[in-house]
Amino acid sequence: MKILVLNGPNLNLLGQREPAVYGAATLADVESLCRDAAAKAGATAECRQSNHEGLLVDWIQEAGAAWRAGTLLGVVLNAGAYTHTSVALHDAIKGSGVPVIEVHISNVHAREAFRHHSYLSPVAAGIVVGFGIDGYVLAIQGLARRAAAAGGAVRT
Ligand code: CA2
Repeated sequence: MKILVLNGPNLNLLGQREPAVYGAATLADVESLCRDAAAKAGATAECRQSNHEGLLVDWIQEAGAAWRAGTLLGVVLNAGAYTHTSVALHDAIKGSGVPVIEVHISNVHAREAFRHHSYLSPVAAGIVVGFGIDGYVLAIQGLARRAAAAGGAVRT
């Protein structure tokens, strides 16, 4: 079974700037970590990144179809700044039905007020915030455990 790991705007710059906030790991490091975590959980991770909101919407819709077909466990999503602005991503997650675990590397609640609100949290199956890049691993483990507890893919 597959897990889709989606990273949003500017996360392609991980490791290149703001190491005090986001750490020194690059996006390639994060994706490698995700592939290892998925393999340990008996799944495979497919990792994608885009700076474009519409493409992220397309991928969530695609994930919904794969989830309904029983080939996808769910999505791990760090939507970056779109978290705080995107009704389109909210609607895509809600409409697709696919379980989405929202991940943030930093503790957004300890930062600027504009990062405290998420349009995605109300439609997320779970949220992992402030654990650095380990948050991606926790999200993958959570998705795998959720599916195992239900005896396969979870379609709630
Ligand atoms: O903490 C997170 O994971 C965030 O989703 C990261 C987003 C931010 O807008 C969210 O509020 C919280 C920003 C990602 C930008 O990443 C950069 C990495 C290096 C250099 C510049 C930006």
